[in-house]
Amino acid sequence: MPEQLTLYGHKIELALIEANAPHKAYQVKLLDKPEWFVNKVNPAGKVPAVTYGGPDVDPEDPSPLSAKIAESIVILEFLADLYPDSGLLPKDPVLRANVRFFIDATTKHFHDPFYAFVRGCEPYEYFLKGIEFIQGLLEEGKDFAVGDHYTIADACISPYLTRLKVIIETDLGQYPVGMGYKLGDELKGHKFAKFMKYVERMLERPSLKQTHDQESLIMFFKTYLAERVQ
Ligand SMILES: N[C@@H](CCC(=O)N[C@@H](CS)C(=O)NCC(=O)O)C(=O)O
Repeated sequence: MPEQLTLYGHKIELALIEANAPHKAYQVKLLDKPEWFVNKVNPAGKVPAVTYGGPDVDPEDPSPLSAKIAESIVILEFLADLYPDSGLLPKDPVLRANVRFFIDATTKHFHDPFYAFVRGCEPYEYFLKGIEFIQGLLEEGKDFAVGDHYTIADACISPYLTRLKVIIETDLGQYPVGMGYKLGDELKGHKFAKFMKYVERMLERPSLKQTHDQESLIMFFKTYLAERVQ
């Protein structure tokens, strides 16, 4: 029986919800990071992080008796280990490898090129190449990143899909004016239909809707990622 689990930050909370895992979620104010978070939860000061086990305490007073786990991908794997029957990781070794490959590809071909584009360092075509790579991993006629079930591969990429939606709908970012919309137009073409259908399905998941607040994300972009650099 899994023990108390507290998630700091909510980026990967959708994996907990998909696994029906009892948990507390605590939102850390990153601009005014509490000292106790750095001292008692994650010395790197980053979210997400979890405490697991030990007494069921106030999230603002974490117990020295709980395990502290950081790094989103490590936490996703930990959740899959805690809930082996949730389907978060398939049982089949080949599918497990495919999930891990998709997660690795999400970092290299989606996350990194996305921020390179949003920060004005690379043109949108560079990010599109990354999306093409991810699309190549999606199987025709399947609903999920890997196999027939929601896995940590879907949970890993989904928060970035919400960010993609923001830039193609609002053009917010440090790239030249209009390039967010242009990226959106390209993605609406036939070439990216498989990827965009996947995006649509992921954004419609109740777990995502429950944990995602589009308005706050837009506010975040306006505050930190919208000032054009050129
Ligand atoms: N590689 C880490 C990155 C974590 C990360 O950079 N988190 C950001 C928020 S998404 C953060 O905590 N930033 C606050 C800071 O660096 O002070 C992971 O995947 O968990």
